[in-house]
Amino acid sequence: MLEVFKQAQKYAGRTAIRKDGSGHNYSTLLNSSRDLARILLSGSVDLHQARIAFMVHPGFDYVRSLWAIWLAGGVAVPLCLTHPLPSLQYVIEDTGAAILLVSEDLSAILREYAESNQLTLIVLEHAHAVSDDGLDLPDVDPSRNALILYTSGTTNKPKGVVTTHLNIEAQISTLIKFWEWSEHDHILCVLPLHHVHGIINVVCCSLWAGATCSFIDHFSSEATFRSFGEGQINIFMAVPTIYFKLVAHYETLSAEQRSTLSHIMRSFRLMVSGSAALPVSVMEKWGEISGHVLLERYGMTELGMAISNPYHGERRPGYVGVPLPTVEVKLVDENHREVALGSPGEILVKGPNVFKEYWGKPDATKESFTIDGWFKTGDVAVVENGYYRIMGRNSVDIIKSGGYKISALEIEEVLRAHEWIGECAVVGLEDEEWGELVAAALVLSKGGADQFNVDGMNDWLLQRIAGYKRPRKFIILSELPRNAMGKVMKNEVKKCFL
Ligand code: MLC
Ligand code: AMP
Repeated sequence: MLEVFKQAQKYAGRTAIRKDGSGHNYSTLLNSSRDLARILLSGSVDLHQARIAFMVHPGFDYVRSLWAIWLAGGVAVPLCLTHPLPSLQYVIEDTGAAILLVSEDLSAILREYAESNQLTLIVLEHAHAVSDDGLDLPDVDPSRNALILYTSGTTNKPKGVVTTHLNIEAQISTLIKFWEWSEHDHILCVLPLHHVHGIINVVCCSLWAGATCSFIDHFSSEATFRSFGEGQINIFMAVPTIYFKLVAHYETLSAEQRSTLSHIMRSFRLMVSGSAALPVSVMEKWGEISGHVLLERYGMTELGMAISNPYHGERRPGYVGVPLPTVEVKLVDENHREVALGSPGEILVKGPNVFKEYWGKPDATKESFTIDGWFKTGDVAVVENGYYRIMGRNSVDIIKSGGYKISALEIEEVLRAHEWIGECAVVGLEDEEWGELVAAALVLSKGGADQFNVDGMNDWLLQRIAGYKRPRKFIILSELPRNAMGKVMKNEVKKCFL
């Protein structure tokens, strides 16, 4: 039996999941996951690593879908709940998922597509267990693939990051030890569940530890503070943008509300920030209102977490800490030679946490590792007084906004398909709230010059890309700044927005 389920069995009677005032214990969660696994198997003995895409609200249904896929021997492919059809279609087709598992109210977007492509659409609310039909669930070897998460890179289309059960177990167990998770913990999940931060750090870690995971459907400051106010939560993890928004909301509350909330937050055990650089200003303000020194850590879809400030000991503002136990980290120059201590270098990572491959992309997989097996993150860091400080990325074409990784090239390709646009360059502009804001410099086509308008552009884009990828600023130029080789100079493009 996979380790995750052995863990869950240990805590059978404890509350695993809470949402909207009701709870489910581990035993109910496991039984319900087994029932759903049998539905997925529909008579066969093993899904044999078939990819199952699922588009399910955070909470009990999400976890039982994930667990059912694993119990049945499948590979889980979580879909983003807010992606437009073309983005969902890309993931479904790239993974070759033939079964789609969906929450009823999210099914409309996929129904017609599923029907015309002979995909099986299982609506969770209508899926009734073939009550224990005597069939054993398969014995899944932990070296098998478990999860495919899509991440943007320096290519125009997102890549599917494949992790095995062993990878995931390594990612989880390191954090359990380092951050001292226990069954007495209770975390609130406000993050989307198609990325590693929400899936691994929040959901999988809490359920591995026998803790309780509470959910809200979608982040809002009001709902987050309301949940804190109930006095049960003792762990919180979020991206810097969320802490920024919580601070801003806190400042609108009455003195009495602020005092109650601050008092409650002081009794939390742990508050973590990650997925993007935490501005020191946000860390300080959060410290004032919550009494917590946020624990900042560094991770990546391909790795889970790699570097973390200590649970005990100094959490240094502006630094991500030290490599986690079992994770090897080194900083190298462009020839992959280790740099001298105190010099900046690209972060390379090795360890059981590191992903297996990019789905269906052997060349990209090969290129992302050195010949001696270190994963090249593309992030640049320096070690100062024993702690790592992230300095930036190798590529200007990767943007981090609200904790989401966004490929400038992907957005440019979409923009270029619009008849108003001749040429374009997408960049990330520094922003305290969002980390970076997506901005697009446009050279309009002949016809476009008379017709361009931002509302029309936004409406058109939202049918093609996720809302968080949409450029928030546009600038019209007569030509893009290029170097002597004709290459667009992105740093010059950024200056055009100043
Ligand atoms: C939304 N808005 C943006 C925006 N996203 N504006 C600028 N830039 C962006 N990126 C605007 C919307 O247009 C809207 O404006 C308003 O914000 C509210 O929209 P929303 O969709 O409701 O946004 P909100 O829920 O507030 O989103 C903010 C967020 C979300 C921070 C909750 O971005 C989020 O969940 N981020 C987490 C992503 C994540 O999990 N990353 C981890 C990747 S794993 P208006 O004007 O219409 O009101 C990883 C590895 C690791 O990185 O280390 O963890
Ligand atoms: P993703 O591919 O969405 O998993 O994003 C991973 C990227 O997020 C990393 O490669 C870093 O660029 C960035 N990142 C994660 N945590 C931090 C952090 N604490 N500080 C700065 N950047 C971070």
